[in-house]
Amino acid sequence: MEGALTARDRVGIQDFVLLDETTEAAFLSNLKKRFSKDLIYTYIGTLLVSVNPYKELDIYNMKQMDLYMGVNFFELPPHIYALADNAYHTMLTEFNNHFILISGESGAGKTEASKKILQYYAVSCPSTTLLNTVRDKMLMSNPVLEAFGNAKTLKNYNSSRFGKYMDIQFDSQGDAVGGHILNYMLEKSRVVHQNHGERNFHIFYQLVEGGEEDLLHQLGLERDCQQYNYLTQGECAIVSSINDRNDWKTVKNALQIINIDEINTNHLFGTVASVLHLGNVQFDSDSKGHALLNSNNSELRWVSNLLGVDAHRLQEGLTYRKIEAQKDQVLSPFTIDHAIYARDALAKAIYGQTFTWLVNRINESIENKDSSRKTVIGLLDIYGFEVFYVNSFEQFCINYCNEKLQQLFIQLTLKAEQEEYQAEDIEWEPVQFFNNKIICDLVEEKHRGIISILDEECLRPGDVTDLTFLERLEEKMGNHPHFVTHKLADKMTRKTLERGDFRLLHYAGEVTYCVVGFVDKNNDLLYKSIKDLICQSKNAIVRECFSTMDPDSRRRPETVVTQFKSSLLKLTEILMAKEAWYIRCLKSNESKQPGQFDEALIRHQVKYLGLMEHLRVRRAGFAYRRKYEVFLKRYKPLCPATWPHWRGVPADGVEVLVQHLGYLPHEYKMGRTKIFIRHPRTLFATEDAFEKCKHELATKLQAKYKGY
Ligand code: AD9
Ligand code: MG
Repeated sequence: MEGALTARDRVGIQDFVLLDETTEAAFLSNLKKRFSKDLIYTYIGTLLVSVNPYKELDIYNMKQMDLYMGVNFFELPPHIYALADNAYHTMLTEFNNHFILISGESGAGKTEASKKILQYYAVSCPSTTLLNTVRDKMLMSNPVLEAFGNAKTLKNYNSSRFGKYMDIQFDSQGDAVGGHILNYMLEKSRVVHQNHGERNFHIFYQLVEGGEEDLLHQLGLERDCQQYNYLTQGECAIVSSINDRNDWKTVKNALQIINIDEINTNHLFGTVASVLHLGNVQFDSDSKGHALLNSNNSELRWVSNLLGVDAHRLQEGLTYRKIEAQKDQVLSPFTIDHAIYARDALAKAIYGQTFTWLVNRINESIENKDSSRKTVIGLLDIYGFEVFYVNSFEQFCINYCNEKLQQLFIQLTLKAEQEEYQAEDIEWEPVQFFNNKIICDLVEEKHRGIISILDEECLRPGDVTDLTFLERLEEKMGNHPHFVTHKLADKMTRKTLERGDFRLLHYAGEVTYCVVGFVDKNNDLLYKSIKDLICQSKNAIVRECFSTMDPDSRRRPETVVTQFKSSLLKLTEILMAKEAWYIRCLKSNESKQPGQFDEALIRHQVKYLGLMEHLRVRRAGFAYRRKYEVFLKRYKPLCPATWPHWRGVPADGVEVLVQHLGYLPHEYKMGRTKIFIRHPRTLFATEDAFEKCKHELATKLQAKYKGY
């Protein structure tokens, strides 16, 4: 009886706002129906829900881009291009700044979504040859940053291990003319350690697998990932679904396009190779337990060669600590553990600084130097919430970042929306929602939050260990409803905790963190003698990176987590000053299988992302609101009583205008300062009438001035 089925039965509903009932079951059933037809996008008003299909769909091409260009949001089936286009046109008509917040857990499809949006802007906006080169550079920044900043994890074979916020700048004609990238905390620890089943950053494997013979020879590398300690800990250097050789070619080509010249490219791969050699530097211990360089020190020679530093001083820096006693310097030998620590700290520092260098170079190449006023659309693509079997400092930072983004979403949608109705005296039945501010405070509150306690421990003189940090935490947080200690876990007969663990009840679920490494990773110290040495490197990139680190400073640098917290605060400020669009990405299954819809997994995400609450607020609320002045200024040509001038107060003018346009009473509400329109289609009809009227006015004017 296919013929009797309506489109609604066959492909579900395109906008959840139009669902008959707002239950979770109805929501999931609609999502599932659409997913089974490869319809991965659905709206909640102007918010886009996207379910990862884990297969290539033929919906991202020029034809589709053309189709969505300049078309009203709800006229075509939901698509990421529709959201991108709508943000773009709103920016052009209102001449203000926007951002697109892409969120969802690790592997949900955020990075893919952000690439589709960038492609849409790069390809579909008007262009000149000159602009095309800027756009190529913006597009090509992706493979480079992914090579250096993404890696295979158990959750995602191309997992972002850094946060990225990219402003795309447009001139008043709507041309994409430049961009700027801000990067957030790279997971540097991956350089020296990977969990089982995970890899180091892609670039290492790409270089070893794809690098040209000559290049490998110059860098002293063999074409065999198994030779490098930093590449083999996860025991999965080679992955069948990742083509490192092809990716190498893409990255090399991309580096050229973003204007990294041959000399710098050589230095860049020199630093990458130096890290691989460093990982192979081994130590023995002498009879007193002091670290000695292993007899095979060719690896150390390669490091010194590639970094352009003195081999003897490097060896000294890795095995001794210089202590300054009055005017003398005393060399204090390291144990093997210390030497390994110093070696790994150097590898992490070199890689981390090189990554920042790369972002700076990309920014130089996509920067628009013309000073005319521009508007921007910001794209935020950050590492998603993640829970592994063992979770460490990095997961703590990543999950904290996701709490902050959830808080921003709540602030801007659920909370602000309902507060606005109140402020505007619009009748409103409040919708309850879980506010994760309590968890953000638990982590970041001044003097009392986990970050403050960790920093206090890191800065405290004396015998500081990860366990003393945990003790402090338990003392101060013991009773917090979102914090569980191993003692409490036992009492609550929940999953028990090891002695060195604590558990946080995040908005997206429970995560057990193992404190091992928290103090060291937060301090992120590099021994001074090594820092001094590296500052004199003959490798221009390394020298440039480290000389800005101010080696002589006696001031203690900010801890890693405090820097991260400040950068997130700044990011929130940047975003709050812009108009927001949201994409909520859902992971369809844990095993990355095409077409598999794991209902329990999706229900969990729908819950914690607050999608049901968002739907309820949207459904009961108004899709569009504008200040009376703005609304009147734009649409006044549509009514003889308001055109060309309305002499009374703007609110009265708007009332006259909408009466003239035939708005029905349930379609809009007049607030204190704004008009609220319930459904976008009402506005679209007005917008269409406006376009027609503009055209007629222009034709009349042309006729009038013909012959002048
Ligand atoms: V993480 O927080 O960086 O670990 P993301 O960024 O959310 O994560 P990503 O975009 O990298 O996830 O997507 C993971 C994988 O899912 C991709 O490598 C693709 O294989 C797959 N994917 C995601 N979105 C799409 C899509 N729209 N079409 C096809 C997709 N495949
Ligand atoms: Mg990603």
